[in-house]
Amino acid sequence: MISKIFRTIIIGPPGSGKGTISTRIVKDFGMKHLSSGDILRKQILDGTAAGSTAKQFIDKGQLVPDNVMVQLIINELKKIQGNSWLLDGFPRTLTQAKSLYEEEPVDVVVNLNVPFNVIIERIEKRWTHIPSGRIYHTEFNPPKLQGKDDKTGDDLIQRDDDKPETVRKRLETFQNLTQPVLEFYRSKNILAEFTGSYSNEIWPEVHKLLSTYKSPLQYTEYK
Ligand code: G5P
Ligand code: MG
Repeated sequence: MISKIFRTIIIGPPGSGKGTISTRIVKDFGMKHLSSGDILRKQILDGTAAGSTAKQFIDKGQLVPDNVMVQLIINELKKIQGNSWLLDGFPRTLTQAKSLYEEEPVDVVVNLNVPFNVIIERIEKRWTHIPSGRIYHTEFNPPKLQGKDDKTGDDLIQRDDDKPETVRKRLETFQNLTQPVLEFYRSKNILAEFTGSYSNEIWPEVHKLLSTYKSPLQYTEYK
């Protein structure tokens, strides 16, 4: 059957610009954006049971257990069935990647390869609007009004897991657990790699790649 749905994944270490590049992809190519971190933070904000379990792991820079994560994301994907999607921050382990592959085909995986030293500096200056997932940076992408979300005027916050020692732990976790995910997609020939220190340099390359797919963006044949 011909599916008019395009399924994209964006992978990269913490602070590599997944959220930043995702916002631009959504704007230009119109897919549904699902960020695993945003979904978890929303659960925490809403005080759900899943949120309180997740918080214990997130605050330590550890991954939330695979079974919790897979269930959460598969449920979210069901809600947007029939739409093209962009998954940001999931999968992060080989188990998650294999579970997703059993449920849904994937068209392309965008890997952001950004040096770790650049990342530490970026995260220190990040401010977030948790309910929407909108992200700012005091220099790279400042809000119109200092400390306030552009759309709602709500206060921006610094994420609890953005403390330097937690960021280092998150980078280590990425190195150990997410590298095999890249290997998995490389072996399927759907991994596209982008190396650089600046999102403004990486973005045109990502745009070029996604533009090579026939318009409308979605066009995968699968059984
Ligand atoms: P998250 O929320 O997925 P991470 O750690 O993967 O968190 P993060 O921190 O959200 O990734 P990002 O989205 O890759 O980073 O980066 P970003 O927010 O766009 O950019 C970072 C900052 O740099 C921003 O302020 C941005 O404005 C700025 N910036 C961007 N580009 C540039 C540039 O070129 N120059 C400059 N100067 N600045 C720039 O996951 C959080 C936690 O949730 C759990 C885990 O515990 C995880 O640690 N979790 C999962 N657990 C298990 N399985 C999963 N699948 C999970 N997903 C999440
Ligand atoms: Mg993010």
